[in-house]
Amino acid sequence: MIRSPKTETMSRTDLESFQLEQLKKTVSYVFERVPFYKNALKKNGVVPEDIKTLKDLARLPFTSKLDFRDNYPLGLTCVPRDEIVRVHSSSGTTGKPVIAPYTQKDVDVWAELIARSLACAGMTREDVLQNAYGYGLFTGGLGLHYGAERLGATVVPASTGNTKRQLMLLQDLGTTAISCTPSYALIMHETAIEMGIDIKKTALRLGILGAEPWSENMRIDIENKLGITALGIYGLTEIVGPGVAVECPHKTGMHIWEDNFLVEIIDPATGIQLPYGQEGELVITTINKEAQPILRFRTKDLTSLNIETCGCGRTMVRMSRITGRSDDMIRVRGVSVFPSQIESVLLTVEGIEPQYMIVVDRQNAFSSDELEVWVEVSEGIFSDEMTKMSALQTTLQRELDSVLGIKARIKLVEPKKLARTEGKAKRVVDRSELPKT
Ligand code: DLL
Repeated sequence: MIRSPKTETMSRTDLESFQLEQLKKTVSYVFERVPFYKNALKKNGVVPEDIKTLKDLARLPFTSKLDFRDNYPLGLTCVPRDEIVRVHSSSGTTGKPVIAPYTQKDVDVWAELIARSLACAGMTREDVLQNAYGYGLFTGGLGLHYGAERLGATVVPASTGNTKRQLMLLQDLGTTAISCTPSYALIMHETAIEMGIDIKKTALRLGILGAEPWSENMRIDIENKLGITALGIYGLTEIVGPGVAVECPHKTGMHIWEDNFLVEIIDPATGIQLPYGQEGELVITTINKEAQPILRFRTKDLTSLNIETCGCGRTMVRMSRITGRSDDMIRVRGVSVFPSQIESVLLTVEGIEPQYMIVVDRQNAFSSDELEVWVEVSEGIFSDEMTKMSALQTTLQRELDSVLGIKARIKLVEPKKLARTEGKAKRVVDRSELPKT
């Protein structure tokens, strides 16, 4: 269902004139209120009055994660402390976390965007959403929660973890939709089998999955195992959290809510804008935020944009599945690969579970002569004779070589041997972090 038909199916001309007005307002607003932006704009030789068309977006300075760190915790904020009603934060595994403050209007707009996203994915007030994104500082839990309530659906605020209880609630409450990371959807499936539950026989029909990269083959695997339609939802802490973009059941990319976010694709090396259809780094400018609007945020996420109207009738641009983050790229003898490409190949081979780990030597700046991939084999195969195991190893090596052009050392491990994470999966590990065996 289209929740806001006037907005979601707006003509491009109307949308672009709306965006221009919002962009002008945003640039003046941050110029007046945030010294960081005033300096950055001045450095680029731009004053707010220079914004005359949407093309002028390219004249604005980029903002990066580093700028958030340098201005930690609230140096990029535009409003006094008493107007902030909530803060969220990124996990900050690599230094100070990003702080995301919201005014009352920001949390209202966010809830509406999530409600719109859930409706776009096919949810209605008849649905029971089990929200298994983490509640707390992470934007996934509360973000999905308030959006689903706004839609009028029933929310089960399960958060991550305690998978057995989740499965009990899922059955007893007649959960129809689940929101979680794709990897957690698989953990639920695995645990259900252990408990003798067939998820396919429950009322579950829809997964709203995101917060980590996943391949198309992973989607197929999840859909088959859980008997659901699995759709992607995208967002990031710096911008708002989830609700920047979402897939509709046509599965032709994630619709970006362009009345709130201006998007560009740039060449990550040069910063130059690329045309629709070409893959590069996604850059987002918020045009409807009060507490912390952001100009040209470099997401590091690699994707491409598709401007064609979708079969669902929505006119806003769509982003393709994220192939990886520019900082996740691994180079093997000069060939660049992303974990999701490796995942995609692994999942085409029979006898393999969608659980893997890529081992790199970080000292060597992610560049190595040989790649090592640890992958779980299915129950049954592991107990078989060695010949089958080595045949499987050879097949995996051959597939990775023929599809991606990389030579990989494959280590087959017992089912359920690799560590599971209930939030975002960790696919790439440094050799020094490996468990001692
Ligand atoms: O992961 C927000 C979120 C919560 C999105 C719940 C979707 C669902 P961060 O922790 O700041 O925020 O991480 C943002 O996660 O730059 C992407 O690299 C990745 N990511 C998010 N959604 C997707 C997706 C949340 N659908 C980072 N596909 C982003 C692939 C995704 N990667």
